[in-house]
Amino acid sequence: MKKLLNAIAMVSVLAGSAFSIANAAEVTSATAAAVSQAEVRKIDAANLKITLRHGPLANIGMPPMTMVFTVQDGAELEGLKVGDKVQFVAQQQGSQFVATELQPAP
Ligand SMILES: [Cu+2]
Repeated sequence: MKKLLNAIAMVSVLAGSAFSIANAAEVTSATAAAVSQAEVRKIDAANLKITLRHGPLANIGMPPMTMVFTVQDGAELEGLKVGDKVQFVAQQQGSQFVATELQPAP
């Protein structure tokens, strides 16, 4: 009986990890499709904020506008200046909007 329970536990663990892998793949492709274009309007490196005039953000259902985004790492702001064309992935975290994968537009 104990063996059977162990076998069931093992199957659950395997099923669980298969689910995580499938989930991770989904997140990756969603991110690839979510890259948005923008122009830098203002940079506030001390507060890790950047104002972007962005195009449509399909992944979070937002129309084009100018707004402030937070960045997670000041290094993402290095080398950028007002007027630069950039691309980024917009993410909503609670009431905050975060610009990730921020980089000069190709
Ligand atoms: Cu916006």
